[in-house]
Amino acid sequence: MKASWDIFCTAVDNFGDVGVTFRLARQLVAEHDMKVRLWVDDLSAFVRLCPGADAKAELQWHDGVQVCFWPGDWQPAEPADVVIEAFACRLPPAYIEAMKARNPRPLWLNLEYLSAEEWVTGCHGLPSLQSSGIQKFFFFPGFRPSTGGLLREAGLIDRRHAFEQNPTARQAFLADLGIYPQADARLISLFAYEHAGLGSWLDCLAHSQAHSSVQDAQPTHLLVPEGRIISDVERWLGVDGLRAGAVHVRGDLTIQVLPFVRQKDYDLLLWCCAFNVVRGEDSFVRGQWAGRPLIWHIYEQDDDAHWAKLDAFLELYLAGLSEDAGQSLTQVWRNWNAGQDMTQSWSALEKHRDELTRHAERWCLERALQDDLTTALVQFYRNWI
Ligand code: TRH
Repeated sequence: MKASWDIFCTAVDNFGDVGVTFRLARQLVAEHDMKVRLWVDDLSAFVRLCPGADAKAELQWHDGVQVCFWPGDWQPAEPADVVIEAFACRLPPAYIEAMKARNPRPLWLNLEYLSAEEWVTGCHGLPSLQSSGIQKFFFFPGFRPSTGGLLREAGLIDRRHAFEQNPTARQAFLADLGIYPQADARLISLFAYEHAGLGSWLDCLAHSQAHSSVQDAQPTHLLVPEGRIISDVERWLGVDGLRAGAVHVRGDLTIQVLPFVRQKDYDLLLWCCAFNVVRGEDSFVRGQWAGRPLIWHIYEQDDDAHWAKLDAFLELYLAGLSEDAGQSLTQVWRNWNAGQDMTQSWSALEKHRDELTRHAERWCLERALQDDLTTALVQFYRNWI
């Protein structure tokens, strides 16, 4: 019989929480033949990721996943074999009572946020006894071998390689979004939070000869999905009301605003680009599977805990890069995340384009050697029963 899974997600803000849980749910169904309910307390973010979804439906099916609205006023539901509370959201007390009463008891997992920090390896998979008398296990995604790994669908990297070798598919995908870049333009995608120093980076791209060697100078076609960074782009362009479809040219830089696309298409967008700016958690991982150099705009935490996460990731990521390239990448990431001027650090980084591109692919292939997060979760469940 198929094991059943309940995944609970509160949509804090942005798209990451629902983005990660929906991706996990789909993969459990498609690759492990599981029966999955995804409980979401606010469907508005979900609708952006999954066009065609209904923001008001109490129950709907997408890609074999039963997507349920998680109401404030909880209605009794029979717990599943495996219960995941994503990112420390709190299960409804009545549901915990039902878990207690269930025979056999469900496996209760807390799926944690992604971090490259070393302490994660010591905490991954640890149980903690709850006041309800049930054990809850902490499951940590991660980059290091003794963590839960990263979400990665089967065959993802092969699909990317096939796409890269198919210029017609690439052109058709771009044309569908109304993107017709100049033949020699470099595509960059920009999915980021607000950034006070963005204008200095756009200046660099608009005046490419001033910031690269003559042979490396190149026009850029910047693709910006609608979202939080748009107001900084508007300020730099000196325009208001930028919407999907808008195209503006300044010097060597063409800026095009894109609609928010479905998750599967976001991958293709990343694969079309030579460089990606990604943010949060899920787009950050997708950017790595794209095998392209990137800037990570990390989600800012009140206590500044994000800097330790950024440094921990860089420590792993820089291994194998020349010192110069590693330093310039670090500087770019630091400046970006501090909202600082990007002029010098970006110019320095431009010198290492080829090396960074080779490195990004190598990093992707190395990470792909580890079991993916969904497989690791299923394995954890099998070992537990
Ligand atoms: O939206 P985010 O900023 O989410 C964040 C992070 O997850 C962070 O860790 C969390 O604490 C905070 O929210 C509350 O960034 P993230 O994680 O990259 O999620 C974006 C999702 O949107 C991801 O699944 C990719 C998807 N996406 C699309 O489907 N289409 C698009 O066009 C774009 C730009 C993104």
